[in-house]
Amino acid sequence: MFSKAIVRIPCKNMVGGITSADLGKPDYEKALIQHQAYVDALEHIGLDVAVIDAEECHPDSVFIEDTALLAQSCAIIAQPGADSRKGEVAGVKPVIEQFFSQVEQIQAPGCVDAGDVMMVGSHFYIGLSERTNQQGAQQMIAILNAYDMTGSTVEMKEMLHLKTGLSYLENNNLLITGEFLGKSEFEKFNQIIVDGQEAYAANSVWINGYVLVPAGYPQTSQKIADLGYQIIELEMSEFQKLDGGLSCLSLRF
Ligand code: CIR
Repeated sequence: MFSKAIVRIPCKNMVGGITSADLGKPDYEKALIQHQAYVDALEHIGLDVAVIDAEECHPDSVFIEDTALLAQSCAIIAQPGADSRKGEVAGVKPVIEQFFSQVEQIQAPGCVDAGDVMMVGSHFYIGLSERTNQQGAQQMIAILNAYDMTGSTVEMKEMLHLKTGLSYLENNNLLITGEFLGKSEFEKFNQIIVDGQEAYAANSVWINGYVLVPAGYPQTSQKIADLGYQIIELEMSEFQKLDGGLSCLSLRF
């Protein structure tokens, strides 16, 4: 169960964020409204939400999930793989230190975007994406081991981050799509397969029995609801334009 979250307000310069999507530039005012609705949803679920100010020098800084992994016994500050994002951790670390006494850090040339890390109990799957390298992943596994947790790497070739195509919904339920289908390491899960045309909804977020699902993906939303979860649908259009999904907008702990 989670009791807290940290989010970061979108900055005006988000219009210059990294993207591979062909969906146009984000509308900043609309992004602010969508972001506030996201915060409202977290608070509705009962989380205390710490809000960090916008940071104009980092266009992608709203995607705070990539900057750290928050486990029960420690926080691990990431080492973002994209040059324009490396400086984001400096503004996030002091806030994390207010909540965690044990704060570790991935060191360069190791790289980890924490969007590549999926928690399943005390085990963490780490995607080897274009943002996360073997050295960063091995550093993270060593830190996890030191705190009685485990980690393993997942080869990937297509998606931006591991959690672009996978979301663990607890109770052995795993949303899965695209290149992760058929991978042996995920065979043991009850797989909820997300069809290709709804692939964006494979990044949904379990929080204390609720699941945040992006609005506009009715098949996936229904499949999740059928498992007994309470669904909260959220408009994400402006973040989708920057390849960002629901999980990227918060750190939950
Ligand atoms: C980026 O390319 O880094 C941002 N435009 C999107 C980051 C999305 N984060 C995530 O999937 N965890």
